[in-house]
Amino acid sequence: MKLYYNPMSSYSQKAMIAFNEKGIEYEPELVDLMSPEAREAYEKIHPLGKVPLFKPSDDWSVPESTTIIEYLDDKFPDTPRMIPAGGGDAARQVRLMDRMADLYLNDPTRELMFQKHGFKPENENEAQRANRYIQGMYEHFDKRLANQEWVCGTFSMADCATIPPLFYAQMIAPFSDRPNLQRYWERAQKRPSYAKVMKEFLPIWEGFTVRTAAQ
Ligand SMILES: N[C@@H](CCC(=O)N[C@@H](CS)C(=O)NCC(=O)O)C(=O)O
Repeated sequence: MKLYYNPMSSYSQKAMIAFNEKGIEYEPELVDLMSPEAREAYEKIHPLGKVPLFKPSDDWSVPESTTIIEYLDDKFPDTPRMIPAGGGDAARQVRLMDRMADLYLNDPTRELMFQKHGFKPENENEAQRANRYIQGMYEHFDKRLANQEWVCGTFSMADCATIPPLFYAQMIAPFSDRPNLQRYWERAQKRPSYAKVMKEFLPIWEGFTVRTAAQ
């Protein structure tokens, strides 16, 4: 069981704390995020180039710190749980605080740290980095949607999260060359739940673009 990580990475540390709390051993694989060669090699394992990444076996990858911790809770049921069992309010509070800490503490802190110390992986600017993530996600979605209609099989929260940004993404970074993703987007627009959202949104968006074009 390998954990791709970097000791300076706060998200790697998040996963490592959970491994330690649970007493689960892993084989550490240090990824040098500052070396272009190491990053290039790592992107063959994980196209988004993000650490941590857990590989419980050669044919199975678990990216994303939260998902790694959920995986550990699930697969090692005799270790201390990081998310209270049984769902309900207690589990939801933990998931909420995890999301809040990631989105509104960890990410902004890292952004300011990058600015203060001038860390920029491969000297990317923000737009280049955003584009790399978007293209990495397109690649992932296109593969995932080759054999299924929705992101995780049946319609789920994953689709609630994926569909809205695709509206803006299609203009900023067109994906018509990704046939499965393109078909997904067409299918999504026909889904009554999204069509209802669009009915309110589209006239506002059209008014907004007319106004900004006139400025
Ligand atoms: N949402 C991810 C965030 C992981 C993340 O951003 N890791 C940083 C290090 S703390 C990273 O890999 N940065 C390299 C990059 O963005 O290219 C998670 O929870 O695992």
